[in-house]
Amino acid sequence: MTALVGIIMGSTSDWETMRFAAETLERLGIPHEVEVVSAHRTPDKLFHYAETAESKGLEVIIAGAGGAAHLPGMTAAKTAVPVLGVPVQSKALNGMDSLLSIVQMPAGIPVGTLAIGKAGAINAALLAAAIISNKHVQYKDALQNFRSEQTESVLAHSDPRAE
Ligand code: RP5
Repeated sequence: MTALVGIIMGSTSDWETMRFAAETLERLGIPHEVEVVSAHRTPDKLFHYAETAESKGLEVIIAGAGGAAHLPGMTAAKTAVPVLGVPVQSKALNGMDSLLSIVQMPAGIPVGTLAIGKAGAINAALLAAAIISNKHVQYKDALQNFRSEQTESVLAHSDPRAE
């Protein structure tokens, strides 16, 4: 099945975080692809990826990077496909560097920036699902089920001492 969502990341070391985006899309049954694309180490690959994203069917790109996190912004600069940025929690600065690098885009080239780390990766996938379900309505049920299961799980574990 053709991937609707592309998950890219600056390094294999980002997979520890970005796998949560992939797992969430998997759970929702949304076809996706995963690839390491570095803005600094493989800039030509980044340009090619962004320039061909739309024609190969991608409708959302989730880009995760840490430190001087230029991947989401540069990807957004080269494609009209919506880009969601996930700041990876860096060792040196705990992801504040990643967050600020991704969120402070100049007017005209937007990147939808999520939270640092795991929460951001999961929410990027959920936001991607919400975006694509405007066109692919079959994914609306999957999103609704995700929320219902989440609510049931919280209600079923309301005593924190029980775990
Ligand atoms: C960024 O540099 C990557 O996104 C990664 O978060 C960070 C460190 O990369 P590695 O040195 O672990 O490959 O480009």
